[in-house]
Amino acid sequence: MPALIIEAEPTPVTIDLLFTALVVIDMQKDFLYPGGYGESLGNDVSLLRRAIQPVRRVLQAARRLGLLVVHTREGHLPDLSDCPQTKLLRWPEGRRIGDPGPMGRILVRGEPGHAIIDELAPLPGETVVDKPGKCAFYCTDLDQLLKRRGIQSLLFAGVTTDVCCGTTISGANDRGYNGIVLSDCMAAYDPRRHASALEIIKAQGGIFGWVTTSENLLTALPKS
Ligand code: C5J
Repeated sequence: MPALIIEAEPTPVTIDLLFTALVVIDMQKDFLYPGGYGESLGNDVSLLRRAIQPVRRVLQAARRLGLLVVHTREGHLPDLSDCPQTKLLRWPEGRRIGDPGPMGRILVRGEPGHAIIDELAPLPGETVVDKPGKCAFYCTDLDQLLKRRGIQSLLFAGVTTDVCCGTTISGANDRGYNGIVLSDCMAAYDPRRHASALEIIKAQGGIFGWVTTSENLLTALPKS
């Protein structure tokens, strides 16, 4: 497959599809459905839904072209031994990680709320990285997994733009990957924070990476 040029900010970006992966960050019921972690923090979870259809389209294209697809999930062990006290004690009892909710224990691995949303469920055999933190490189084997396959460029989608996406894009930059953010495939609980996070990524000549849209990506991809 030849190299592709994608329209992006602050400059067009060239990728080689053989060495490119799609990383879909934390599209979990706990963040997108009512009754989960996102709502327990006082957020309007409906604000994240705008990303679902664009991510679906990009996932379909990535699967058709045989790209490596990585889904991440934020969550903790049932005994919460991997959850720092600072994260655990931040909210009042009853709304904390590990507390019971309508989708099981909040942000705990294996509970219904921890799963990827039905609309974007991973296909059998797709890589799912479970992470205890915000950055997908923290306490996971994501870097080794990507380096083993020679991956150089990462297409980023998911939630939330200013939290887990932002930290993961920064982590990818430190580890030598070209990070390309699909802005309409990402969302935050506040549209201003979404816009600010994107601004930071592409500022200073693309200090953390590039920002583009699913449409620009799909236009650049081979059609068959
Ligand atoms: C948060 C995330 N918001 N996936 N996680 O804590 O952005």
